[in-house]
Amino acid sequence: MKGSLSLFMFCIVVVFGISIGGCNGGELKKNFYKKSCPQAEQIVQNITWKHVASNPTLPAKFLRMHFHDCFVRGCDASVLVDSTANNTAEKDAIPNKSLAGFDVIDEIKTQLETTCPGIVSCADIITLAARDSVSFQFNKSVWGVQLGRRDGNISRASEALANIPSPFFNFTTLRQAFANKNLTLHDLVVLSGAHTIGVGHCNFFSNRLYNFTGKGDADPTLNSTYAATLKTKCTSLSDNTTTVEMDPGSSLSFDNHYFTILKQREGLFQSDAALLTNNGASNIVDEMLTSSKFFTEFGQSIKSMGAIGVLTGSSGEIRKKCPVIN
Ligand code: HEM
Ligand SMILES: *[C@@H]1O[C@H](CO)[C@@H](O)[C@H](O)[C@H]1NC(C)=O
Ligand SMILES: *[C@@H]1O[C@H](CO)[C@@H](O)[C@H](O)[C@H]1NC(C)=O
Ligand SMILES: *[C@@H]1O[C@H](CO)[C@@H](O)[C@H](O)[C@H]1NC(C)=O
Ligand SMILES: *[C@@H]1O[C@H](CO)[C@@H](O)[C@H](O)[C@H]1NC(C)=O
Ligand SMILES: *[C@@H]1O[C@H](CO)[C@@H](O)[C@H](O)[C@H]1NC(C)=O
Ligand SMILES: *[C@@H]1O[C@H](CO)[C@@H](O)[C@H](O)[C@H]1NC(C)=O
Ligand SMILES: *[C@@H]1O[C@H](CO)[C@@H](O)[C@H](O)[C@H]1NC(C)=O
Ligand SMILES: *[C@@H]1O[C@H](CO)[C@@H](O)[C@H](O)[C@H]1NC(C)=O
Ligand SMILES: *[C@@H]1O[C@H](CO)[C@@H](O)[C@H](O)[C@H]1NC(C)=O
Ligand SMILES: CC(=O)N[C@H]1CO[C@H](CO)[C@@H](O)[C@@H]1O
Repeated sequence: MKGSLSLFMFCIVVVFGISIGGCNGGELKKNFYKKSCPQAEQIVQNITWKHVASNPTLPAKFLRMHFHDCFVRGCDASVLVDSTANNTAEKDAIPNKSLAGFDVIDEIKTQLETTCPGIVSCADIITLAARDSVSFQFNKSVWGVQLGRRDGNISRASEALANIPSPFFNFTTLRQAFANKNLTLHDLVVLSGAHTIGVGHCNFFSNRLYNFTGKGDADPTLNSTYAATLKTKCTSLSDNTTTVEMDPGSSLSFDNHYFTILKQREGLFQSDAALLTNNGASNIVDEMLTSSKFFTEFGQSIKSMGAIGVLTGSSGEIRKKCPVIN
């Protein structure tokens, strides 16, 4: 009530003062919870770090969860919603295969609801958990996050299928999928660097090993030495249970090594390899071989990703439980 009133007053001031932009009630900013829940960011970091300490695969889970959330209906925690009798949610769409970390999000939310009920959105929790889990290895935050997202009330499996780029995409379709979210070619290349951590299931790339053009052939753009190694792990086209590291030997370390192996034609998916098929993209890949540049640019691009279609001000809601619409 008090919040809505001050929002209303703010709008009056904006409308009758300098008319800057529309008045849908605010935008993302740093330290958004400084007054309303000063411990919020520390609570998220503590719980996230506690779990990453015993499960080093979690950073990959949260980074991918953030990506999937933001690409479908904006970063609104729609990815966390459980399906119901009359709605198949994003979680149960095929591109969500192997998303994980939901239990940790729930633990964070429970703690935040105890400390400051109804204040911190599930969408901001995902954003922070992605940053904090990746940051654990550095013992400090590796990129800044803006907060103030609110939670959406719709989650549809069909929208995940339509918005999450496929590992079989070529450069044109990848670029389009990012452009649809107002992300640039630069963002596409830089954010693909997230594949420096984590794993992929064989069935997302085994066509490149066994039947690339339907003639029982391999993808000529895949490093043949590496293809031979992959064949020992993914032994058939139908294997959909085995996973392999996307950045072998360095898949728990967030660094720019993805770009090094990409240049050796060891990108795992066609969508990774596609980044070498365009001159502009390929030049950005070369820039990312400089570690400091990668960290700076990744921080910028993930900030843009984290701003896709966000609900702010009085739009949306602060969910009480992340898997359930209020
Ligand atoms: C450019 C388009 C992208 C495509 C086509 C793509 C596709 C995929 C696929 C197919 C997997 C393997 C999932 C599995 O087998 O379980 C994967 C894993 C992953 N993706 Fe992407 N992705 C893209 C961009 C991104 C972005 C922008 C991020 C984050 C900023 C990201 C983060 C991750 C992470 C961290 C994993 C590893 C997950 C794990 O270890 O469980 N991806 N991606
Ligand atoms: C976070 O963890 C640190 C170190 O364990 C502890 O001192 C601090 O009180 C915790 N803060 C919150 C808000 O949980
Ligand atoms: C969906 O089902 C729930 C009960 O599971 C019900 O409360 C809700 O009104 C239904 N929504 C629609 C749009 O049918
Ligand atoms: C992590 O950083 C904190 C403070 O920023 C410091 O007190 C602590 O010793 C560091 N831990 C390690 C293992 O470096
Ligand atoms: C990329 O994929 C789309 C959709 O499958 C296809 O229409 C297009 O021709 C492909 N582009 C190139 C350059 O292969
Ligand atoms: C992209 O930008 C346009 C123009 O500013 C805006 O209308 C649209 O909502 C944005 N799309 C997303 C997904 O943020
Ligand atoms: C390879 O692809 C072709 C064309 O799609 C298909 O006819 C053939 O059965 C495939 N081979 C295997 C081993 O799946
Ligand atoms: C994996 O493949 C088997 C057999 O083709 C199929 O029954 C199963 O549903 C698939 N699992 C996933 C997660 O796609
Ligand atoms: C294939 O990978 C090996 C080592 O992993 C590397 O020495 C070689 O240059 C790569 N080939 C190509 C064409 O990039
Ligand atoms: C979802 O929220 C919008 C406004 O943000 C509201 O108009 C709509 O009724 C809500 N739908 C449900 C099912 O709660
Ligand atoms: C974590 C999660 O909810 N994964 C779901 C993804 O979608 C498949 C169906 O395609 C479900 O079986 C998984 O439970």
